[in-house]
Amino acid sequence: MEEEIREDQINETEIQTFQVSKDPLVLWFEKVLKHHFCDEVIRYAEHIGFDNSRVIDSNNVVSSDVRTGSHAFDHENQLEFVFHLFASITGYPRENFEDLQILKYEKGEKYGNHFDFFNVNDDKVDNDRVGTVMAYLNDGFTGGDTDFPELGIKISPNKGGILFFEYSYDKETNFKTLHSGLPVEEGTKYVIVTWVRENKYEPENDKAIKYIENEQSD
Ligand SMILES: O=C(O)CCC(=O)C(=O)O
Repeated sequence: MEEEIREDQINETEIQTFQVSKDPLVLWFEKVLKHHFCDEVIRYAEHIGFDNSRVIDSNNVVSSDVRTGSHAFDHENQLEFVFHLFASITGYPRENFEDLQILKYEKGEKYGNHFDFFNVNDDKVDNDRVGTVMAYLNDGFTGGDTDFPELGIKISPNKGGILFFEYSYDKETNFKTLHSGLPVEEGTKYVIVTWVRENKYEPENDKAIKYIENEQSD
């Protein structure tokens, strides 16, 4: 896996783009990643290994029934290409993206309703998240739609598709981006996800992310 976008990784001529919602902006890109590349990412993530996913609650990372899947970080930096692709389709610079995570949900696992930004209360965090990008890496499971209950929208994952949504415009956060990964009914769902910050993402100065990393190294 290399940095540049290569023809054997994306279907340049078959991509279809749908604006699923205007405000908040939700874009759905079908048939972007080639299937063999998706398989390669899953194999790579299984090789790294998955940890149980948790949530941030009042500045602590805690296990929760809200989020019951597992995740793997691209610690070996093998997926730089994905950042370039996500930057080109979202229009945000590469430097604004957080580290990539591969999420895995087995039967019954889910990520319940939540917001991806941190400024849910008046407790302002600098350089908050402004958008989410995720690519679905496989088919062959049932359930697991990405659901936006306030918008009446459900995205049915299909292999190689990419979902992008934005929730911050001129520092106003759009609470209609409440969303969930519905429970997987049969099979296993894999997703690659990252979040876009308002400005350059600097993990060493980032309070919320530091908590996650400390937990990982325990
Ligand atoms: O897996 C999904 O469909 C949703 C994931 C999600 O909500 C997130 O990572 O913020």
